[in-house]
Amino acid sequence: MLQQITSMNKTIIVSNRLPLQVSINKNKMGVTPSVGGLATGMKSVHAEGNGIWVGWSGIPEDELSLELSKKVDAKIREEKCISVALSQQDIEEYYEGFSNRALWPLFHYFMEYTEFEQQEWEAYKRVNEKFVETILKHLNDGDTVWVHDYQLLLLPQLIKEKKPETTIGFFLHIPFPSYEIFRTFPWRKEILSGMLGADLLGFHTYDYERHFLSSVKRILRLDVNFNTISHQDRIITVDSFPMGIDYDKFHKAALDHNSQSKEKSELHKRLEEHTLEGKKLILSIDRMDYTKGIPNRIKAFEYFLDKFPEYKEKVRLVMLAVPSRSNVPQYQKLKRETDELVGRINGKFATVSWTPIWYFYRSLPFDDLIDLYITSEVALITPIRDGMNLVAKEYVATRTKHDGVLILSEMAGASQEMNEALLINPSSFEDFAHSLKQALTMPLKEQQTRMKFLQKRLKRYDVEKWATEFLNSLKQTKQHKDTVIAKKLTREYEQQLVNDFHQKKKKLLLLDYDGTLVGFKDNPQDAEPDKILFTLLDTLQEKEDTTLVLISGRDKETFQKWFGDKSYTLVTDHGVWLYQDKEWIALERLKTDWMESIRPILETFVDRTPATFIETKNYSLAWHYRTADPELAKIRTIELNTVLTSMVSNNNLSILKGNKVIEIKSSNVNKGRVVSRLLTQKSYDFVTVIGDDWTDEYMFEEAPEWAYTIKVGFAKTKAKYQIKDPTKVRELLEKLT
Ligand code: GDG
Repeated sequence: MLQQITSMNKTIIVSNRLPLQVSINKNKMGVTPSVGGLATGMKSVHAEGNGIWVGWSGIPEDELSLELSKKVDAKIREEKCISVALSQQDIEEYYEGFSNRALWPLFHYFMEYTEFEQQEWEAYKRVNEKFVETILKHLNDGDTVWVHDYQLLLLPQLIKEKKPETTIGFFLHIPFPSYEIFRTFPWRKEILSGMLGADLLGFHTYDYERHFLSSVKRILRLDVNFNTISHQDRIITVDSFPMGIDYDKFHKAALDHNSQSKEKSELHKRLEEHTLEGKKLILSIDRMDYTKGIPNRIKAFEYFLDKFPEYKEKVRLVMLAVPSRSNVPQYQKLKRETDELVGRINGKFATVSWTPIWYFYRSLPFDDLIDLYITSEVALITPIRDGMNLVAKEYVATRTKHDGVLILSEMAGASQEMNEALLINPSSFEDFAHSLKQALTMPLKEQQTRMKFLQKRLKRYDVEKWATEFLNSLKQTKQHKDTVIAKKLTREYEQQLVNDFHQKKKKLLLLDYDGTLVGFKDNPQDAEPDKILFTLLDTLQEKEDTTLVLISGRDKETFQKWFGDKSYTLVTDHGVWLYQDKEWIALERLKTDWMESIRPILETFVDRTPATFIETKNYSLAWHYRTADPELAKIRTIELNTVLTSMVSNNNLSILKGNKVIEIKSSNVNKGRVVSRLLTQKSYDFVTVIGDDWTDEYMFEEAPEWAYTIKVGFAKTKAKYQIKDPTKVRELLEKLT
């Protein structure tokens, strides 16, 4: 039984639907595997070792008695599949609702179709939770989980929270929209955070990847470095993997259908007759979906026949539209519109012996699909938006004589790798008409040259290769992860620190404030200490033989206001002021006349970079860009650095690049100098330094070799160990009290 299998290292595939169809007829139950692209692509991954597939069976749980439901589950398990029980209400709200009325239209740029319903969002969360519950029952240490598509965007994080060591991959099969579209989404933060639970995020194209990264930068304000994201204690990789098809399967089927020995189907004979009459077939196949541009294609075909009337009675558009999501109102509307258009245009052009459009609204068996592919001289695949589009690739794979022309919309992900097709903008009827004419008149030699190129690529990068490449990358991110967080604070080190603290008699705790004891706020003045922090610091301060020092780049006034009535030692302005025994002492005498010449420069940067501002401290000027557009800020920081570099050297100033801030201050002062001063003032047998910023590196450098040094965050550091965030710092300090 699968449940009992505990051996290591299996891959769990997760998608909304399981790759099978369950049919229940009276008392008979049947399970047939599905043949979709995803199912074939993952076949080998699924078959390997103890691999399992988790998803919905297609039957709502309330339609089955408990007994029958158990039987269905058992039957499904024989196929190495585990079903997630979903109710009718779940399907309506999570699948038809949130997935198909909010995410699907928005991600395909159909904003006018997008409905944001709170109740459906709740259902989406609820169902993602149901998935994680089922997965956890089968997940062992060392397993890999590969989550698919837009119905499960929250799942990676849900798994990561419960099982942080699991390696998780996520692949999105539909486009990821540009930031300008995505930002309208009410739950945009939750969606992004959900996805970021994965260690590797895959998209069909670089454009989708780039849009995703842009939203991560702007909405979550995370640091993105090329295609990696630093998030908490993890490095997440984002990459594009254009999905392929099972090339050999389609190619072989076509060879088989073309061979003389095979008996021709009715459909095949009808299509062939047509060709024999010297008419050419133009094929289109899609799910009946508004993203596929079906009405637009019919209208463009009308435009073509009007523009080039010589093609009347010479061509026929064979249009297969497969019923899809017919419970969603927009799909019903689309169906009506398509029916009407086909009727109107056939009525307009038909003659006794010719109807221009053959329209099928149904799904066909695989063999019929192959017949359509091999008998059509032109494939007209013109979606308005499409993540990839596998039909275009399948058409190419079946052209065993290398003839035929593919007309493909630029808006399909597939167009990025199918340059030898005739690429068109589906909104331009002119483009449509001319490309169709070009296709119908293209010399055979040219058809063959183009087709061979297309076939070569599709054969090489087929769906199995796609799945393997994704999983290999996922494996690499895991190895990468292990090296990046090599300095992650270990339990042993922490234990040693705590023990030492309790035993030693002359203890010094040097703690940075922002980013170490409290998280960052958009406005620095909002990062006030909270009650819990005060209690924690007070308790530490009251410990015998302990000197507690808060050491910060903040100005003395702010620290006076926040901590003036406390007896902690304070160091402000990066080390200019020292507060000891309730008295402020100036450690350095610094000039500030340079500010007059530097401030106007910063002001011009503020004017040209919205959402940035200057903070004037006693001895330094800081330009903050935390909430600015990250791309613009990146350009401006480079500019500012160039401008300032020439000015600072003469004034004995230095430029500090902090966390989303550039600070200009005297070179004579830094946190390290204060640390050495404190260490000479008094002797200590226990020193712990904790800080998050670049400026805290000076402290790590000056601390004695035997000191405990801890960096908050996982950027490069001289500290011995690293810790995730202020919450973790507080947990550590709690242990000292
Ligand atoms: C989503 C994304 C992305 C179609 N009619 C019949 C039939 N089909 C098969 C085709 C093809 C598949 O269905 C359709 O795949 P597409 O890729 O074209 O489109 P979506 O269903 O919208 O898929 C899309 C894809 O995910 C993969 O990531 O490419 O962009 O929207 O394989 O052959 N199969 C049979 N009878 C039919 O009547 N047997």
